[in-house]
Amino acid sequence: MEPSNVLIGIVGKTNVGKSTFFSAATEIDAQIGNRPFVTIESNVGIGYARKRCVHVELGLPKCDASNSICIEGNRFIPVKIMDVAGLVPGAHEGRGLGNKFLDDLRRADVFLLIVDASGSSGPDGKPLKPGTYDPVEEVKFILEEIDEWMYSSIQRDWGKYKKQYGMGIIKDPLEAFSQRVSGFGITRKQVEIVLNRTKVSENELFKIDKENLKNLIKAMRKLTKPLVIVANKIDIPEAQKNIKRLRETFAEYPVIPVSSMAELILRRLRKEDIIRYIPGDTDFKVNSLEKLDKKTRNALELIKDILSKYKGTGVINAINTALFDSLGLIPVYPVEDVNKFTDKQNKVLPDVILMPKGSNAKDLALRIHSDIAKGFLYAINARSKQRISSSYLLNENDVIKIVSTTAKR
Ligand SMILES: Nc1nc2c(ncn2[C@@H]2O[C@H](COP(=O)(O)OP(=O)(O)O)[C@@H](O)[C@H]2O)c(=O)[nH]1
Ligand SMILES: [Mg+2]
Repeated sequence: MEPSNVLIGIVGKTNVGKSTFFSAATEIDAQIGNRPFVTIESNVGIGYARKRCVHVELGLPKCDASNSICIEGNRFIPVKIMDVAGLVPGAHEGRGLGNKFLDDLRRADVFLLIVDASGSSGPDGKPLKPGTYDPVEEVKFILEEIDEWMYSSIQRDWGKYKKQYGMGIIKDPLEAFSQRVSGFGITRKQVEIVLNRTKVSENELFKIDKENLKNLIKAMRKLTKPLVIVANKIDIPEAQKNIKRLRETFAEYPVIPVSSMAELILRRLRKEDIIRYIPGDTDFKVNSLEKLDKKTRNALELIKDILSKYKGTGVINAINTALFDSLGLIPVYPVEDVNKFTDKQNKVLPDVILMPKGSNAKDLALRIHSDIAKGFLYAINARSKQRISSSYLLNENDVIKIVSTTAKR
């Protein structure tokens, strides 16, 4: 069972560290169940969020993590992550990318917008002296680019819709518009919310001018494609003052300080057993100092400072923020035996499922299997051993047994 079907899209300018972030986030020296770690597509891999594993809280000596990984009491929950092609100003006008970008844009549920907080590369990605280019400008142009891409896709046949509406062929404008934007993963319900927010009535929808259509699309992007700003390259001193400015300018988005490079180095040294480090930790220990050359020692010293100053490299923090804050997902653990917290194969807390906040026990049953949901009788909260109904609202880290007339497997 997949923990979730969420896809995180990495967007940003060229040379800001998108691929470095992707490599760092997807590098792990463990495997889930017996599936080896493969890149799913050329630019899609598996990254991880990190949560304290429930087995610790329940006082169990260990768990048998199966759809996720448990490292010393930390659950690493896999999530698909996509390294989208780099944007340059004016990219939507067809400089280079083609429709690939639009496809990636459509598929992603949430974005990590990676920016070079150190200002050491220009708008076209050309390397510059740190502090030269302003990351605030960079975020502005990337957001504009994303909006322009959505706009240029939607306005393409806007005239046709306008005409059909004028002629009375379109009877339900809300439905017609919702269908038009469904390719972006946007639902009718979300369109309704956006129309409300932008104060556009259904009947005006196909009459609005270009400016208002742009505003509508921007509001739609904000609602349906949440975004986390990843202020990368914090290991370069010039980055520090820019973190504050980014936070002030883009108050509606979380801004996470990150050093992708530091995380990549730490994960590789961990793999070689040179250091003790758990991805997302705020510190590490060197196992064999003698094995390190001078260059690596110096790098590790710098990284140690970054970790203590920013409470980690920020890679896990960025993914956690996207999943748990922006998308509002919560981890829930389904089990069969509420006393031993095991599944049918006697595995302790094998699976963790990410559910949207506000989901109930029936929704969880549906995620596990449609048959289980069909035969849903009741559920049991394994912590309290109490019976709960289908409408019970799930909490973070709930351990739940679903009782159904239709048995699993
Ligand atoms: N100092 C520093 N350099 C980084 C960091 N992340 C990436 N880089 C460097 O930035 C350059 C561009 O990185 P890359 O991942 O290829 O960027 P992309 O074009 O956005 O995919 C490379 O030279 C990386 O080594 C970081 O966190 N700190
Ligand atoms: Mg790249």
